[in-house]
Amino acid sequence: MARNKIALIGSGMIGGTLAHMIGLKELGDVVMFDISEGMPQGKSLDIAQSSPVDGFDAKYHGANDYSAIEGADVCIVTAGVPRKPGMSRDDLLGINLKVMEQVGAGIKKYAPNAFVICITNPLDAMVWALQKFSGLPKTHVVGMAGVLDSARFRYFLAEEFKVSVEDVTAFVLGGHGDTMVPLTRYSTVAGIPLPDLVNMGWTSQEKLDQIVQRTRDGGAEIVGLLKTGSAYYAPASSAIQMAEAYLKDKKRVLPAAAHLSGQYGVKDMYVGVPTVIGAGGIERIIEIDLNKAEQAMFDKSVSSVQGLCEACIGIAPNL
Ligand code: TXD
Repeated sequence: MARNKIALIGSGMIGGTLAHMIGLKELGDVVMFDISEGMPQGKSLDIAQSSPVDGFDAKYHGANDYSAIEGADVCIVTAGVPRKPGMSRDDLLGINLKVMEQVGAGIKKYAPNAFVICITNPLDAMVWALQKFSGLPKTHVVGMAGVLDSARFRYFLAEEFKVSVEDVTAFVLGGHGDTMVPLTRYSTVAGIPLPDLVNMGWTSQEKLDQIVQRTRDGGAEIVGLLKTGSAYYAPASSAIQMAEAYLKDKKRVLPAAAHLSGQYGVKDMYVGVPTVIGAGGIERIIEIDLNKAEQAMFDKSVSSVQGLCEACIGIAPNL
């Protein structure tokens, strides 16, 4: 059986990290696409030359032409520009929307059967536009943000509790951005919900609120430190987990920006919700009960995503 083919559309910081991780995990052959000439070819060759040392077999190919992605099983999209300090994710909207139009056309022509994971910001609006520009099934176009946001939350919680990150599960809903909704009631240490841990004296409500806020600001904290771009290691790991769930039909329960057609009272929008990812793409959207406070936070998040989608329609009326 031939190896899976994974196309990386955008070969910058996240794209390069993805390419390396795909090799180390032997997930398939890699095509690195970018508009920058020589860069995807150079990174491909560099990573391929690490394969004898690390002991993996994978073909690497760098390209500036969409025909190279032909027949890809998975496309991971990071094409666009990242944030600089002081920029919000939403400032990127106009530039990255035009990029999504080109990427959508390329995928539609050369990889219409792929599972597409969009990472480009502002995430929820870009994945929504990419699905429309590409015309691929809504089950097969998904946005990565929830795995990363939950990972940040889990990491901070594990540090606070001095327990393994493996024993902390966390739940983050809503749009990727300052309005994301970390659900403390559904986040646990080995099954014990966070509110119970507060009652048990493991932490205080105040400390928990600070961790929630740090999670919301998780991207900006790294942008502020790096100064020249945004996070890329954890975003790449998060997208790999989603790609692996699809390629290996793992049916993982992962938070993802998924197309909603009535779930949570939302129609024709992409918002972060718990999903099941397997060989069918987004196989299921899990609708959990939200209490009043959670519903209010979720609604606020949804309306900010809606504002971005409307701004997209203002720029590209064909959407
Ligand atoms: O959780 C999340 N979803 C995110 C999203 C977490 C972190 C970063 N997030 C966003 O990912 C970030 O705001 C950016 O929009 C993307 C990609 O971030 P990365 O750090 O990889 O950006 P780079 O290094 O600038 O890489 C982008 C590449 C770069 O090589 C450009 O030449 C290329 O995109 N690019 C294009 N490729 C193809 N086609 C077009 N039109 C194009 N324009 C730029």
